[in-house]
Amino acid sequence: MSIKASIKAFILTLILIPVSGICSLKLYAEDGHSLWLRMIAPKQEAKVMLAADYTPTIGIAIDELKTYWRQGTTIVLAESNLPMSDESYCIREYDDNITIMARTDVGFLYGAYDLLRRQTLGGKLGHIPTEVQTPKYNVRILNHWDNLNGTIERGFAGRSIFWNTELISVKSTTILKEYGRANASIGINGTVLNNVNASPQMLNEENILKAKYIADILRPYGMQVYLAVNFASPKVLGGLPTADPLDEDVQQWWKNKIAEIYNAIPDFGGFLVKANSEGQPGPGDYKRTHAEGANMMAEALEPYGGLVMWRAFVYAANSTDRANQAYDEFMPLDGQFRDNVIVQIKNGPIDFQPREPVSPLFFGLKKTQMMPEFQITQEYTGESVHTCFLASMWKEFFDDIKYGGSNINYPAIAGVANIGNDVNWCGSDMAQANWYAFGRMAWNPELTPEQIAQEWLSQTFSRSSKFVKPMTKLLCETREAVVNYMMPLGIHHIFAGNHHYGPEPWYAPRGVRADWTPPYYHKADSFGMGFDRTATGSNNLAQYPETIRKKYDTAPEYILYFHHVSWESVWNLLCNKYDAGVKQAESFAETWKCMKEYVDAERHQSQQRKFDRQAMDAWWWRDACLLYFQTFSKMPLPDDSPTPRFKLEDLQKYTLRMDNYTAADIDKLPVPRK
Ligand code: GCV
Repeated sequence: MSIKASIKAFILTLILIPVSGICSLKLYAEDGHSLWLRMIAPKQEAKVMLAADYTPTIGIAIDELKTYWRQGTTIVLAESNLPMSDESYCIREYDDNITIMARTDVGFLYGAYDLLRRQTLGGKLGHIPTEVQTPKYNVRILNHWDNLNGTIERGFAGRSIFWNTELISVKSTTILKEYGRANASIGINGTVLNNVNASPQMLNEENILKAKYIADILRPYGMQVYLAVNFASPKVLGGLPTADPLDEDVQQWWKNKIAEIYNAIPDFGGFLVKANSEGQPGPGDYKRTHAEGANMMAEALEPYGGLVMWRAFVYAANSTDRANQAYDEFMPLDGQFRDNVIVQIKNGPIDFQPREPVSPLFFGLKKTQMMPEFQITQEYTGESVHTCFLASMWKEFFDDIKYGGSNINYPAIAGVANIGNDVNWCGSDMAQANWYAFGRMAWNPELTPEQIAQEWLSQTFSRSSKFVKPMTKLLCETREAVVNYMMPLGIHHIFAGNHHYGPEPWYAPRGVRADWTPPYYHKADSFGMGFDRTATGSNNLAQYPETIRKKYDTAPEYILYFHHVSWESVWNLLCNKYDAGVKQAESFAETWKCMKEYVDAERHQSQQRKFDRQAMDAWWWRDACLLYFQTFSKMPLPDDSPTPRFKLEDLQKYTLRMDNYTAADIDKLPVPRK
């Protein structure tokens, strides 16, 4: 089918859904709102006994167990005298009951969700591990890039669930409770309510009260609230002449503001700060270091036990290599940060690309607390259209950290959320898998992507092995497929200008910062392509310790990230990768087609449209990139490489966006070859 015909068919399907959906409905129509918590209540309430002091959190645990425990056994919640951390729990099975032991109420809540998960997964309850279960990271936190006007930066699932006009309403309260419950069920215990590109208005009286309202709802679910703050707040909001961190009035302003916040939210978690990055203000504006800026806030938060999460995502215009910058800026500060500062570092040195090496800071900083920042929202991996199961990417991160001789014992871990007010929360049913995976890996980073995929698929759709087996394989292949059809062999950041969905390796208008254009990264020329980050180039490789440096230097998946390679040696390989990616994306659409009998019609159809679109986009990516790079290589496609569907000049006239396959756009789309 041609691309136009497919799009017309797609729109027709949209119109026909209600009718065909009802006719073929064997399973209940679902809208995805229940996430992985589609538990079925038994006719009779389960028996739950409490041998600990009651709290609202324990109340939630009891309600969940009473409502959904179907095994007939009594559940006992008993205060533990075993050595364990505050959030730990341990489940023991006795003849006539199952006992969850914990030291605090949130431990019981996590134990209850563990038990209910096992029930849904259908594992034999006799196999419940008897060891104490303890989360690997103390702070397991979502970062919401939600603006106070309700929009979400890099959000693909509607508007903010926090910052909306009807915040204090029954509807909002329900959503917030559902949000707290979903997070508690996977062990997430913190949330930053607003964008790191923070408005100073976040800290005005009204917004602090809104944050209090949200914190009060989330508290029983074991979640602490944090805020992203604008470094210039004392100036913009407080009317001071400066925001210099060494100025006493500025320090006092922060102390007063922090006292006001803790007065409203006694268990407030702390601040997240993006400073001197992408135009945000910071201590550098006053010739002060990141450490001086972070420590000033940390000192004011310290009496309350609050944290400062200070981001290391910094890069300046006109750099020769953006990948070098965070390391160059933060390494001289190692050892200078206060104890309650954690430097929050994106997994890779560039920016959440489909594949990047690990940021060298994770190996370099020795006397500074660090935390990884993952991106759950798929800014660079197909937004809420393409399925890209990110557990595979995060596993690669943990593996490389260990391979490079470092350990993964961080005090905290953050994920940039993909949540909005869309009925299915994430804009796509499949994208929910990444929220789930983040929580599960933040609790236990040793879980494999396969385990997580199996768990998530069984709970979200069907436990049938005829569904779970092929779909686990599919999910675990998606990340590599996305890398293949978008940016194989270490290519990075060749997205269209102004957004990060479609390909525009040619995008380089005059006046745009070089490091915001793809040619800065791919460096295609008549000799070859790739960024030379060896000693003959930017020497970024030298920022890595020897073991991982050796791996990155020679790994095929990073060849064009670290080397400028001749066309003779890379061209056929490049074509093979793009071709493989297209085939993989097409196979996802085919596999999903066969899953009809295991998924309700509503979710099956909406996901089918997304997989079909992903396959079409994969062709678009592959043709755009290969035809463009061919203008440099002047080499033919290999014999077994399919004929491109599009012409380069047509693709160059059109920007591929997530939302532009609408009826109004169809006639403007490039015409594919037959
Ligand atoms: C919140 C990238 C994104 C920005 C984001 C920034 C960051 O540049 O495109 O939208 O800003 O990262 O992480 O601060």
